[in-house]
Amino acid sequence: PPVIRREDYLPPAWLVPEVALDFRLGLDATKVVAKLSVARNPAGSGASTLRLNGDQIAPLAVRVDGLDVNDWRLDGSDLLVELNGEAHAVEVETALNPAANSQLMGLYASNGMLCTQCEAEGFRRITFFPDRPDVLSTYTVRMSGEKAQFPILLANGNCTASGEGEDGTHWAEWHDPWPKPSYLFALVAGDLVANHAEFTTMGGRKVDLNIWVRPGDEDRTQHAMDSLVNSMKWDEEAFGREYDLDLFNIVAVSDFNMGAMENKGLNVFNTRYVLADPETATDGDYDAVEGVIGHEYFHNWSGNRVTCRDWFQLSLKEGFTVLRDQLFSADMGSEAVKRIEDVRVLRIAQFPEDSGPLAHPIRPDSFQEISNFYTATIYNKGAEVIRMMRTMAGLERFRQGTDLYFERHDGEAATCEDFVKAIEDGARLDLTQFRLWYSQAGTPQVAAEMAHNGTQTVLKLTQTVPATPGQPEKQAMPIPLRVALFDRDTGTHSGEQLIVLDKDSQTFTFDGFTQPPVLSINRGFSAPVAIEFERDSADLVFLAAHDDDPFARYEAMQGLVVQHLVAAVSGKLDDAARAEGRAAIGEAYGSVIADPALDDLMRGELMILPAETYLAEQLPVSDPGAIHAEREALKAWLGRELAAPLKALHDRAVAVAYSREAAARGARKIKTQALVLIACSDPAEGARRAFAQYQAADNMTDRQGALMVLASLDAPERETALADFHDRYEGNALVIDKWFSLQAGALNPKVLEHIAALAQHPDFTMTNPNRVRALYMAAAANPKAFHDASGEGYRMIGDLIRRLDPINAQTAARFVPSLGRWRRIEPVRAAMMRAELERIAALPELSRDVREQVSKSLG
Ligand code: HT7
Ligand code: ZN
Repeated sequence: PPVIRREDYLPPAWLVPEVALDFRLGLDATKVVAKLSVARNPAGSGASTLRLNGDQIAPLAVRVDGLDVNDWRLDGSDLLVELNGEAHAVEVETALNPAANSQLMGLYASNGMLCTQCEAEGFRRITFFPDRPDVLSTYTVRMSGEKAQFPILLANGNCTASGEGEDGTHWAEWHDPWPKPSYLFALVAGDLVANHAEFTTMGGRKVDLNIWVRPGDEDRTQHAMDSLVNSMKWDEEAFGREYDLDLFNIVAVSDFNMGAMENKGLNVFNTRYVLADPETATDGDYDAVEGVIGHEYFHNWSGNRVTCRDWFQLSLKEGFTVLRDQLFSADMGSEAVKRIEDVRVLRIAQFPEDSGPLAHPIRPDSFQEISNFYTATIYNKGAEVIRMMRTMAGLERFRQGTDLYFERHDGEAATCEDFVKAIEDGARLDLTQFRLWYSQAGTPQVAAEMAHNGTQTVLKLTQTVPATPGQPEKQAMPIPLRVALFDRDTGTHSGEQLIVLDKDSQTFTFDGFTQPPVLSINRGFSAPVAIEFERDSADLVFLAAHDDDPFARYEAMQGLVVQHLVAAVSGKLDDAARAEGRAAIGEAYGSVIADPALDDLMRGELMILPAETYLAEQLPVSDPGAIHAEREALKAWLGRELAAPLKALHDRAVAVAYSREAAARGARKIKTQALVLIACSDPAEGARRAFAQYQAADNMTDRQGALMVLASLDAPERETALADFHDRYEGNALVIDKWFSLQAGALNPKVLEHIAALAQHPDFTMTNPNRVRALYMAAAANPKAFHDASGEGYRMIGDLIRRLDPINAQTAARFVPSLGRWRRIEPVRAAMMRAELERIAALPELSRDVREQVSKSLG
């Protein structure tokens, strides 16, 4: 497949100021007439050929200025029309079969309704169009269809007219006054009901808000609605951004490739990020709904009003919007807990990407298939990069920078460079060297050394940015690090400082310590880097107990466990050293469990052990079996060593009644964490408690937590609870997804057998991405299943990719990176992983999505 390069960007030869679309809707036959008013772009090449992108469609008729033309040509899937004048009306007719569209891009059918997904390049599956984000048009949409089948007809903007047709049909006309790129177009038609509310903006505009769902689901939409109202208010206060239409619609669909889509005035959501009630949604699900509702709403400015010039600039909207949704969620709940969660996601999902064969900068230089670039690097590292600018500028000046960005580029298709320049000018920062964060891939490693002499402490920092594919040499980047030095007697520090490491190696001197202080570095995770600092367990125990930065406290706990487990799997621990390491961890854990000053949400964070993928990241080549065994052994040891306090913790949490308040959520979080450790050390006691928790549960958090523990055990309660769960929630797709995930993610000795059986279950289907992810993403993330020494886990994922590719290539391609990590895995497993990739590569028919990921993973 051709490689598309950022440096080859050319402005479009033709612009499309206005579009009128007419849809005659049918589930398996939809006709589209698109009228494009096109005009030569003064900044374009002057070419007389109009190139209209298409994908899997054919032109049924082409008219120019009202006359049929026959001299159009196809170039691959694109339609080329010769135009002589400065402006023309170009009309194209196409016919679609939405029911047959299993790729879920373009116009497709889901559960009897019709909906669209156009980002990144789905619009070209509906009609021929310059399907690129720098062509902005004003859209008018007319649609008609059977009223009984499609009682609700929605598109972007406002409904301007509607009426009844003949033979039971009806129609509606929509107009969106804001020019937008084709990727933000949306249409929905179906049998839907709305939860309705109103919001008055800071400028006094009254906005109608609707959350549309299938009849019967409306009682589960209030949390989404509350989150939407909170998002609208928050964006006014935090970023001065006001909503700009009289209507904001959200529609929930059950077949969706990603989480949600920010189409102008008509967001389309995966049901997963809309529906929530205590009976069916966990606390984590509630948080995810709030975060995604916020994220899509915030795109109205960071993405829609200011959009991207080309897809290489994707992080311009996604990185910035992730930062905005992170700050929103932090303000709605606990800032400390949110920061810890976000860093955990970064380390589990982005760090491995940055150190593997698919590593790319947050502004990539090339791609074959843009869908493969909706990555943790573009989204999460992109957010971290902007967060660093915010840290360096300070909050007030950062806001001046973002105000300037929105003012300067409103209505434009902008670049990452435009964003950096606006922050540079608005916040008065020199970001010359900082721009390297946009062009260099790889997670910087920062080695720290401390020396103490008299009253002086010298901190030496050395940075290395690892080589990544296509980037063998790297330059030093500015790394802002929040640091504090603690007096070990008083347990306090005299103030935090922001230091910026911007050379390969630098020293920083601190005065006034009569004894060597304890260093707290990268507080709040001020930079997305890995710190290498050999230190005593005692210092980490000290920070875990004393650091006033909650993230640093969490980091110290993580460091304690990481240092111990990495030494253990590297064969560096004799019995005495192992006992000593465990004792330090046990002491820190005991303090966390007992600390009355901690709230339970934070206590829960401090109790989470580092993930196996994060542990593997610490080693050039790792043995997943050894990592899993050591980590499980530590869990069992902690469960034994702290049996009494863990049982007391579980008992205390069980006694807290359900509510959505932070204290009750915290109690639910530690309840299941205590249960996990109890079950590791004493399976019978774990099964007894888990089953009791399951039976007493009046909410999904407790029920799912208990079932997760039971699913990993070989106890009679396991089958009873799993059967009960399925019966209780039969027909509720999102909860049945949990049933699949829990079993596929279980640390059960028979997990591979269970997964194979689940793949044959009548509720399993390859055509629903949520169901596929529920079973197979959980399996790929489960080291016990995926890294089974037999290689069966690799085969299972390889087979899945091959079978899923023709059905849904985007979803299939998302499974490739798990196999692509083979170079960092011990040789026997690595050979089996590689063999699976080769088996996929050998297929003659492969999507561009999977082909790109597989060839890069092998290359
Ligand atoms: N901007 C949206 C991206 C998206 C998407 C991309 C490829 C294929 C399907 C998709 N659905 C949504 C989502 C977001 O980041 O807000
Ligand atoms: Zn987004």
